[in-house]
Amino acid sequence: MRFVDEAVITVEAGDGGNGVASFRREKFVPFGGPDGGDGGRGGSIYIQADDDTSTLVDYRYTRRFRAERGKNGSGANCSGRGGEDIILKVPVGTTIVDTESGDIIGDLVADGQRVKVANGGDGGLGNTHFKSSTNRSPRKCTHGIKGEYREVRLELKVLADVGLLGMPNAGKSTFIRAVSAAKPKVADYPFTTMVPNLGVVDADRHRSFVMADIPGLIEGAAEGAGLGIRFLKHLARTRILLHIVDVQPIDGSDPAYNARAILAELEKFSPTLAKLPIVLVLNKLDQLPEESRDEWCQHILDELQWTGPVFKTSGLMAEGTKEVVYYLMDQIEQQREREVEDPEYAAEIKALREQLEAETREQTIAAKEAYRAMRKAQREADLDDDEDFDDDEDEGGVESIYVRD
Ligand SMILES: Nc1nc2c(ncn2[C@@H]2O[C@H](COP(=O)(O)OP(=O)(O)OP(=O)(O)O)[C@@H](O)[C@H]2O)c(=O)[nH]1
Ligand SMILES: [Mg+2]
Repeated sequence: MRFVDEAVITVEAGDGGNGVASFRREKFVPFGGPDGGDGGRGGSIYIQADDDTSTLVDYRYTRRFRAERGKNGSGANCSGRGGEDIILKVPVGTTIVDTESGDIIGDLVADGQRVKVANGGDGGLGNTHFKSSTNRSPRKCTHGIKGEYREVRLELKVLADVGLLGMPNAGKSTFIRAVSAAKPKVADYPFTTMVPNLGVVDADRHRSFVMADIPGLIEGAAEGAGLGIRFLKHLARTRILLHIVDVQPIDGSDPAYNARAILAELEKFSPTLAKLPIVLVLNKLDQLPEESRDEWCQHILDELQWTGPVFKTSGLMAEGTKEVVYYLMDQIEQQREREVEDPEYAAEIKALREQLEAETREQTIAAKEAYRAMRKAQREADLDDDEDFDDDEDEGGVESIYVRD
């Protein structure tokens, strides 16, 4: 299944059916009076969050949705049937934006939540409505109202409490496999993970949180290196970032240098995102001889001048991972509780989230435009003689294909 986190669609609600002018005709009843029914209402279009949907890929194939028109009214006071509504299912975490105004129409954060994106037109009135003491046989009736039409952008950001951050190959996917039932692919080459994966982490029986594994980040990502920064937006809705650092990278690179590069990319992408609490995880400890572990870890921390929380783990052996899980769970619970008890804090968090949304949206659009410009320049260089080259629909970078197991 392809993972797609953005799509633009048009939604057109059904027009209302027309009202009609009709008169009662019955044997032995002269001047039967008006009996024209109203038109039916046009179908509306709703977008609804659905737990069983995990990608917006369907909206890359079908982009236009038109709801049914209401039927016209008819004689004998019969109203026309209303048009069927359309309900479009999207993953939880989808934001719906009006492309013309840029307004957010809805933000679907829970299964079953829905918003109406195009309102069906009201049916027209039949001539019965126009009967009065001075006009007992009105010929007037009205047309149905046109259904609403809009172009909307669907933007999916996964919903998770904790987001994994780190270089390719640092062991992010291995970590999420160790602490949850999620089974993203693990391999000894960079960019194994091409799409976000979510895992539910159980701290104990009734305490759990969601962790998101996203593709690795490298130096220069903000300028498009590797898979770029387009996946960083998936960290925008998390509470805590878990920065996984390989203590002994296979390419011989320096762990502290790598960690700094990641933090710098994060800051470039969104200063607000970089302000989220970050927990450092020094991973692949099993790669180091036992007697030199502490010293080497301390060296990395000194280099980084790290003063925040830090854990030492081996994701592969599931060593030290439980401690990380408990720590995260406590932090998350404290935040959740404080949000409920302290309105000031809740307001602060809300403002922070809004800022994050705005920054990540802006950045993602900018990154997409830069990517487009780069492709255009490449094409012009390659295809000087082919002016008609079609500027095909761009997906803003990698085309991600994945198979769920
Ligand atoms: N020795 C050791 N190897 C590990 C550990 N964690 C992960 N690995 C190995 O490191 C390689 C990369 O692991 P992944 O979990 O795929 O790394 P990732 O960070 O998800 O990488 P990308 O998806 O490419 O960004 C694999 O060969 C893993 O088996 C660890 O704690 N110890
Ligand atoms: Mg991975």
